[in-house]
Amino acid sequence: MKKKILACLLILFPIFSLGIAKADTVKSKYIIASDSSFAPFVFQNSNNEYTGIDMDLIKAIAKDQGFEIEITNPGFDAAISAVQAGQADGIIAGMSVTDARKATFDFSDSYYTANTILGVKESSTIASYEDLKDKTVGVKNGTASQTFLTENQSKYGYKIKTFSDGSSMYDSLNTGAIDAVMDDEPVLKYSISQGQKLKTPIAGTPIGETAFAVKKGTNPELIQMFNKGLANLKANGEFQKILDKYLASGAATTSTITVDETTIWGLLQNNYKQLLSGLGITLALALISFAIAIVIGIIFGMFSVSPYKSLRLISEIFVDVVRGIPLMILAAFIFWGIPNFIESITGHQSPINDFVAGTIALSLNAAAYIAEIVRGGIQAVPVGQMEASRSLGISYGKTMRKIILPQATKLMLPNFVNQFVIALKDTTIVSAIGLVELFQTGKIIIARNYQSFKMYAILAIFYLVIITLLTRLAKRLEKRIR
Ligand code: ASN
Repeated sequence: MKKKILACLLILFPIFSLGIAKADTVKSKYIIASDSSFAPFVFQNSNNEYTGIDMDLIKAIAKDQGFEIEITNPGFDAAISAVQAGQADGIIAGMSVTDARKATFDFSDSYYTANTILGVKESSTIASYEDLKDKTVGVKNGTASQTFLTENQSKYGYKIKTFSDGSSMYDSLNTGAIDAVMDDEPVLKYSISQGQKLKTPIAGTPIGETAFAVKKGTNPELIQMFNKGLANLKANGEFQKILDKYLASGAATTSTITVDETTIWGLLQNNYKQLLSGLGITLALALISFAIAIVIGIIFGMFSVSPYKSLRLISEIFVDVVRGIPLMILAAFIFWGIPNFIESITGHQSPINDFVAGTIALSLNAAAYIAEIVRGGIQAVPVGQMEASRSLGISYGKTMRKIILPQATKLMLPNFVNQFVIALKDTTIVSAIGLVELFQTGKIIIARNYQSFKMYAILAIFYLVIITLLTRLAKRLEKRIR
């Protein structure tokens, strides 16, 4: 009898403890970064919401454990960087637990196991790794599949092309720009089940367990809560329900299309809200950063024609440094690099908002060019005028204000308009840090419906219309000032 009671207690205890298993939250809200298109783990449905196993799982765990989350979907590579730079607290993105990653991440218990596998077009003759000689294989940057490809490259002699997101990679395969892709098996198999004309000629290779991760040594309570929540969901059957929702036959699809998205009209009808919000971000980025750039640019431009050598030198260094660094690197440096650096000194995470980082990068970049426009404009006014005015005893400042600048401004105006158009186009570059402006919005939509031709055409027209309207407006303004 005693033995029976003991056995009962032993069986009941874990179940009981699972039911009440909760860890303590520390932050009021946790930011979770994820991939942008990695169905069935994470993808956008036709209502423009991110769904998938990972999305449902993290939400269910947060609910079970009583913590708040905010999810961002910048893509796998950007999500990894976001966690490392402290922009996000954790990452859930079908992420494989590899030994290399254990050096920089702490992982939760595993919730899936995946292989990496080669995918080719249905019509392809590639049947083994040997057949890949001199062929190009696409892979997402920063993934375990990429590590596999790099390690085996010399053995099989293929070229590797890296992509920042799954949709552009699969698009490239469909258009024949690359010959094969390497991706997680469930993802490739899922896309085939969704009607993609692809096949997997070679058996997959294990790349490890799939788990949730935080930056090594940070947010330990988040891992604890994830593990407890996962155990609870496994015990109460909810985890299996989530898996079935996406993996069982007839499961939720990427294309539960309510509106036909194969036509331009359908695309606009279904996505206009998203596109307009992307356009809003693009305009805000361009206008705010250009306003700041004009102030900084004029200051450095004036420095560059100053009679003081030190000011000229400061201006020269500013222009040379900023102009010498590609905008994308500048944005990445501000968004990921600087917070990472600050953390390594202070030990505190100090993330910067992506919009702020994008604005700073665009402002600095445009300011360098505006400084040159200002210098060029002022220097185009004949020196004789300054000399004549000074010899009449008029001060440098007054001569500048009354004689030189009015003429120089007229010369500069067309260049300012030009620079503004460039600044607006440059906003697309800062989408690299995961900022969802107009271009990134379009890419996210394509990730869902693969309508790259029509969607990029829509984007091109959006930019064309906006830029034409704004340049018209600027030209009018220019005339008035003249
Ligand atoms: N399984 C991939 C990796 O861990 C993740 C992904 O592509 N989202 O590298």
